[in-house]
Amino acid sequence: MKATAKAHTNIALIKYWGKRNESIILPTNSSLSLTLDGFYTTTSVHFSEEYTQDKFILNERVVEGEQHRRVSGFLDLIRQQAGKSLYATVDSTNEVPTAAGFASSASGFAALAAAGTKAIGLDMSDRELSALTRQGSGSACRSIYGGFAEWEMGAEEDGSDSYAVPIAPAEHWDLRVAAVVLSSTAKKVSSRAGMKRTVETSPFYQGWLNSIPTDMSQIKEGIKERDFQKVGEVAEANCLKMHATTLGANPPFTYWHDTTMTVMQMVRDLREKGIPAYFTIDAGPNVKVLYLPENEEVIEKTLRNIPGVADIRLSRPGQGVTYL
Ligand code: 2P0
Repeated sequence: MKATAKAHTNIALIKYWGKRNESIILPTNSSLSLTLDGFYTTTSVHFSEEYTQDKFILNERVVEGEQHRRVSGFLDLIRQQAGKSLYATVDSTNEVPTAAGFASSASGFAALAAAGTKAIGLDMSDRELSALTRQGSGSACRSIYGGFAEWEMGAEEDGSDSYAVPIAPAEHWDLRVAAVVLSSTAKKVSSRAGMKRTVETSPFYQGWLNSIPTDMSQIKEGIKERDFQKVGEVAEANCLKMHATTLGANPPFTYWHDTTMTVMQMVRDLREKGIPAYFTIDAGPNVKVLYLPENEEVIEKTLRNIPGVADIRLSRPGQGVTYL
């Protein structure tokens, strides 16, 4: 009863920002992402009658506390679906530097769901696996697939129609992402708390929701046509709208640092010089820059030279979940 799976993280081009159900994680809007090859988690799950509790090992260290509770709670969902009550040892290796501003929860829960269901003997479709993964961490449900994936918000109360679906595989389009790692990255509001506060208090939140259907159909067209300008413009505007909602929250907050804005301006400057590039930002200060392979050198060099930038990590489109 042992299995190992690998999953990559993803970057949202249309952001998931808000829940309508916090316990089974149902979103208030659909979202769309690109899975990235550069950052991934490999997880082994072993269920055994000999275990007397769940054990969670991350990067060779035993983890206790809140992180252990989240993993164990997710194993409960797997046990429930399988009708079995065995404890497990979960052994994870994260190739997602926390400092790069990628939530390791996306690749982490996708790998855990894939390995856990396989180990316990459940045979799941991609949609079923995505819906299960969603309950560990929302953004993780998109990491089941490689390339571009859409998390359809669904309408059912039980979450049975809230899962990700593939939009285009990694091979469809070599769209690249540079993760700009800032020297100072202290994050005061977690994404979970930030989206909750925004949904409950920001007068801009309804405007955000109203803008999603158009953004979603535009970006899907752009992906289909491999239209970089279209995809970049929609993704950048969608990111700015998400961040605008936080300024309207009570109390107000922002994830941006001064260097965040410097990088954003540098990307606009690149465009003015005729080098196509667009940015997107998640619930943190780091910026991700979208670009095409032919501009990799100039993009990397320009970003590296910005004061306050600690590192640049380049990624290509990545594959979905694989079993090792
Ligand atoms: C996203 N983010 O679509 C958005 C954009 C942050 C900004 O998904 O509470 O860790 O576990 O469902 O998925 C971060 O939130 O939140 C996130 P939970 P998650 O990628």
